[in-house]
Amino acid sequence: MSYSGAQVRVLTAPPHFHFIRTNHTPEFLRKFPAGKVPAFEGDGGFCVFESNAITYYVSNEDLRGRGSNPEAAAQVVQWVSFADSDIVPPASTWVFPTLAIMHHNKQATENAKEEVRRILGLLDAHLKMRTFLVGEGVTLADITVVCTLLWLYRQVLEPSFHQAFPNTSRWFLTCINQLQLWAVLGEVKLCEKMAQFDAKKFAERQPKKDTPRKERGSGHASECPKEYLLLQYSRFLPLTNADPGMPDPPWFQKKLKFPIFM
Ligand SMILES: N[C@@H](CCC(=O)N[C@@H](CS)C(=O)NCC(=O)O)C(=O)O
Repeated sequence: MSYSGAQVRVLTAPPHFHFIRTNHTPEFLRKFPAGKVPAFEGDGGFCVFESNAITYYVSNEDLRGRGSNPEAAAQVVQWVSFADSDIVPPASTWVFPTLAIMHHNKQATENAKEEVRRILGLLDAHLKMRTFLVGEGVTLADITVVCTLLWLYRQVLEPSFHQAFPNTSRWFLTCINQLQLWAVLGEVKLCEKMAQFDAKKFAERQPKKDTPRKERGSGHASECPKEYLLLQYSRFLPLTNADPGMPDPPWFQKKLKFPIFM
C-alpha cells in the first residue's frame, strides 16, 4: 500500500553505490551532472536529481494537489518550497551538530532555535482549523514538511519546546501515524530531552588529514553521509510502495523497481 503506487528500488550501499566515490564517477556525472544524491533513474533511462523533483515524479495528481484545483497545486508547491528555504537551513544548523556531523556555533544555534520557533508558530496558526496543510488529504506538502521536521522532533524538540505549538504537533503525529508514512519511517521516537553537541564525538568523525580532497566531497555532506542521507531517504521514501507490515529497508531492496542512488 502506498500513496501513489510508484515502486522504486533504493541503492544506498556498496557494491551498487559508494557515497562520494560513485557520485563523482564520469558515468554518474553524465546522468546527474550535479554529482549529488538522491538521484533517480527510471527503467527507460529517464534521469532526474533533486529530492523534490524525484518526489514530484514518483507521486500522483492527488499528492501534487492537482486532483482538486490549480490553487491547491500552487499551495503544495508553496509548502515544498517553504520546507527547503525556511525549514531545512535552521533545522540543519540546530540538529546536525547534535548528530556530530557539523560544528557547533552557539550564536548560530540560538538563532536557529528562534527561527524554528517562528516556523512552528506559523504552522500552528495554519493548522488550527485544518487536518492537513492543503485540502482534505495528505499531499506532497505534508510529506515534505513532516520529513524536514523529522529530525527536529527526534533530536531537539523536547516537550517543553513544542508544547506551545499543539496544532503543529497534532498534525505531525497524524501524518507520521498514517500507514503509508509509518511503513517507511517506522516508529518515530520523539525527543524527550534536547540533544546537545558532543565535541569529542565530532572530533572522532573528522576525515583524517591525508584523506584526498575528492574523497572528502564538498560541504557538510562529506562528513555526514549517513545521517544526512537518512534525512534525504525519509524525504521521498513515503512515496514508495511500502507494505505497512514490513517497513525494514531490506524489504525495499527486494521489492522496489526503479533505482534511486543515495
Ligand atoms: N537539494 C538537494 C541536496 C542534495 C545534496 O546536497 N546531496 C548531498 C548529500 S545529502 C550530496 O550528494 N553530496 C555529494 C558531495 O558532496 O559530493 C536535494 O534535495 O536533493
